Amino acid sequence: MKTIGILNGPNLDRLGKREPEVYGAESLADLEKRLTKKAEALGVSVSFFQSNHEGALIDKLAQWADEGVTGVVLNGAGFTHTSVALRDAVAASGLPVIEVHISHIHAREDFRHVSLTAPMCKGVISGLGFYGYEAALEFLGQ
Ligand code: CA2
Repeated sequence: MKTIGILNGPNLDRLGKREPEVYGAESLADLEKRLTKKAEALGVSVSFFQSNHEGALIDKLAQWADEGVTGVVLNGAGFTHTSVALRDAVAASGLPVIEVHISHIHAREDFRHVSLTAPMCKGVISGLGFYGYEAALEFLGQ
């Protein structure tokens, strides 16, 4: 069975608690519930990881690559715009990674328009809310 990793970066553990106008009212647990359901429908397995620490995200990508996961859905959150190390980890994983953002980063502040990780990813989905994760999961699961 294919296994898809869902990797969420800093502060996404706060989903549903603040800024619902930007990120919606649902929590990270709600997102994971939704993706578990979607994975069942697709006949794939999902593995979830969220961290507020850059190194932990990098370690998880390498671990998943070594374990032979099929692909990764990555919301690097703030690290998207700053982290050469996360970009290098995506490249080093050799995995198909789909970058997802809940909000439409190109319609927000200028500093969010640049993604250091996106060029290492197979594709990017931004601005579609939680649905973006489902679409990425469906793509990787096919
Ligand atoms: O839109 C996205 O998914 C982002 O990756 C979210 C990041 C932001 O830095 C990116 O530019 C776009 C922020 C995640 C923080 O999430 C919060 C959730 C609830 C309350 C406050 C922040």
